[in-house]
Amino acid sequence: MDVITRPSEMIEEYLESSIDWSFLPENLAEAARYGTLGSGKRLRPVLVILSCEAAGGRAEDALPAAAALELVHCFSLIHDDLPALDDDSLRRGRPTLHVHAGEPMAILAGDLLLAMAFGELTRMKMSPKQVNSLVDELATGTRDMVVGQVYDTLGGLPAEQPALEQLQLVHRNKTGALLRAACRMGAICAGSDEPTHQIFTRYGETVGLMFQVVDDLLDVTQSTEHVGKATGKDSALGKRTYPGLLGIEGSKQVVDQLRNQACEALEPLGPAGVSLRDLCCYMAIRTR
Ligand code: GRG
Repeated sequence: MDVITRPSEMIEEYLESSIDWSFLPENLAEAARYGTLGSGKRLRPVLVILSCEAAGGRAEDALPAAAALELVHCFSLIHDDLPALDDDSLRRGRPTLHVHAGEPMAILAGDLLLAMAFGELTRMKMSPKQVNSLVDELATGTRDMVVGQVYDTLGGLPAEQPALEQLQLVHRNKTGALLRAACRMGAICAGSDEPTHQIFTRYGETVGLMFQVVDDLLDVTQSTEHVGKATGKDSALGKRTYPGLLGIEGSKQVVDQLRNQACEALEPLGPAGVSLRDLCCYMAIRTR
């Protein structure tokens, strides 16, 4: 898809060539690169780059921040796939890292990527105040992702909450937090003011929730081969999901509503918001 191609090629090139993997022992470098490079959709770094541009900044200036976010995402996938968590053997169409390199190496490579992510932020050529804000965003997004994962796998949700609100809380944290951080980090890279920042917060939160509702739908409507990771797992594990609560049609309606809300959030940006609107529309209809 056009709106994704340019920024995702930029991030692919940056991850491959601008990150210094050479100081690592060969086995760790191989595992870290395996877990990072390859066929990910790169939606989070694409959101950083397009948000930066929509807020008036340059894509090149956002690349270390975009890479930092993708490194955190890759760390989360590696750890999420481990036998102690989701116990998956297929990711991005190939064996998960612990299948490829063993469980100890997968744990350590995930740890490494998380540390390297924050190191990337020191490469941002901007004021200490902006770098500080980026560190805060990345740390908050990562923290909330872990909170969401605990809710999803170990419990702890407020018991009095209705089922749909509990599910929203899981999704907003587990998946939404990093997508929200992506949009806000892009706006920070562009040096945006507070009112502009709010636009990206609203858009990021809405797109973040929509992304996971779509993911729930893909889990019940697509094959493992097509998506490149195990599908049909949520219901097999008895997990609460949007299709489980609202059915497939009801969930598709929620996706439509969230897509419209995200597009509305962009209206104050005028033509500058077109790429983010196109990306949101793509994310609503993606099939993998
Ligand atoms: C163990 C400290 C510690 C933290 C780990 C595992 C974890 C915390 C969080 C997991 C969060 C998680 C994996 C959420 C699922 C989000 C999701 C649907 C990911 C798939 O994203 P895509 O489709 O993947 O963008 P690609 O492969 O395209 O990058």
